Amino acid sequence: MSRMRSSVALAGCLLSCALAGRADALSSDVADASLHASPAIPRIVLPQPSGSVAAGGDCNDTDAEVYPGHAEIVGNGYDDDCDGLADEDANDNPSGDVSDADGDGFTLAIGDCNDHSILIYPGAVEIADYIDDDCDGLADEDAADNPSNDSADHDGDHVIMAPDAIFASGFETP
Ligand SMILES: [Ca+2]
Ligand SMILES: [Ca+2]
Ligand SMILES: [Ca+2]
Ligand SMILES: [Ca+2]
Repeated sequence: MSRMRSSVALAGCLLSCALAGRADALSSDVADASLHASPAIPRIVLPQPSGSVAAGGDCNDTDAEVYPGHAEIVGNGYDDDCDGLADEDANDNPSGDVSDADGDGFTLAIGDCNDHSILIYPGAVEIADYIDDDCDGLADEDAADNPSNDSADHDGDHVIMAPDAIFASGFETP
C-alpha cells in the first residue's frame, strides 16, 4: 500500500515537476526574449571573417560571381576579379587569346575585358549599366574617370561599385 502510494506520489511529482520545469523554461525564454529585445543592451559587431571580399569596387554589379578578389577564371572571356584584364594568369600576365570571339576588334591579348560583348572593349563609352564597359576595372565611372558613388549592392555579392574609400565614409552600412 505504501509502495503504491509512493508510486502515485512519484507519478504525480513526475507530471507536476515536469510542468514546473516547463514553466521555468518558458519564463526563462520570456526573460531571454526580453533581454534580446532590450535596446539598452548594445549589439556586438563581429569582425568580418578573414578572406571575405572587399566592400567596394565591383566592376560588374549585375553578376555576383564578379568582384575584386574573386578568382580569375581563365578561359571564360570575362574579367572576374575587376583588374581590367580578362583571363590573365596567376601572375597577372594578359591572356594570349587572339581570337576576338565577339568581333569588336579587340582580343583578350590586347585588352578586351569581355570577349562576349561587342560593346565592351578598351576605349568604349562607359554607360550607366553597372558594368565596366571600357575595361579600366571601374564600372560606371564618370567621363573624368571619377568612380561611381553607387552604394547599393545590385547583384547580392556584398560588393558595391563605389570604391572602399567611399564605402568607408558611410554610404552604406554592411
Ligand atoms: Ca581579371
Ligand atoms: Ca568585347
Ligand atoms: Ca570603366
Ligand atoms: Ca558601365
